[in-house]
Amino acid sequence: MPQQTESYYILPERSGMNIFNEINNSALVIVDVQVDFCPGGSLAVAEGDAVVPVINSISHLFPYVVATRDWHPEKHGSFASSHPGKLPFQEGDVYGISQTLWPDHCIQGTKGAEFHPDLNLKPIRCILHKGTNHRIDSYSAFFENDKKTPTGLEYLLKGLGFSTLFFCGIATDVCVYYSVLDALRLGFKAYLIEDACKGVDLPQGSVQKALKEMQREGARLVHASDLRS
Ligand code: VGL
Ligand code: ZN
Repeated sequence: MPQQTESYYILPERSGMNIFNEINNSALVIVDVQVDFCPGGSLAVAEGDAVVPVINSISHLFPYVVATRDWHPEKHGSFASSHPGKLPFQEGDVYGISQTLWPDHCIQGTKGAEFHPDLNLKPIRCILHKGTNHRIDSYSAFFENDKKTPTGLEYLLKGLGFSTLFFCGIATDVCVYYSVLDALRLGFKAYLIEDACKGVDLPQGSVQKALKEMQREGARLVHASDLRS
């Protein structure tokens, strides 16, 4: 065997081909692309609906697609309206966990909880509902906000043999952020499709902060155009 010099080796992630190989063995996780998180919705994220055509342009490329929906019962503990004297976007205490309190949103079975009407549902194999327990919120697609009650998504994706995940959806700095961090913590390789996400950005700058933090923890940022050959 002739000895190979270092330059013969190209790190997979530095080779242009690799991302396409990655997709073939990866699952796409679409986070909370729902009416209430889009303009006109009760917890509207600026340009939230802009993620829809971007996601539609890539979702069919993946062998497996799971979409989450925030799916709260009425009077959910995360709603400011459940806390007398509190206003939306103030900090509050949800049965012992402090978090932002939100306007009522994504109530099970309502129009606002539906997927954005233009989201292509055909490639979606599994829909995961989260935030269904009145007493605890669930930002991450993997765990409720106690950081230990699983949603089952880890077992689904690992059980199917996926070790690499791509993330997109709403909100970059809330549910996408916590999902990506948990994915990394669970040992998945995680890509964030930056232009297929939109954030709440409250306080201002939190989207940039979240992007930095996800990268610092090992997430790789890509754009949808990187995935289309
Ligand atoms: C979300 C706030 C409250 C999200 C869900 O999907 O990012 N944000 N509930
Ligand atoms: Zn919610």
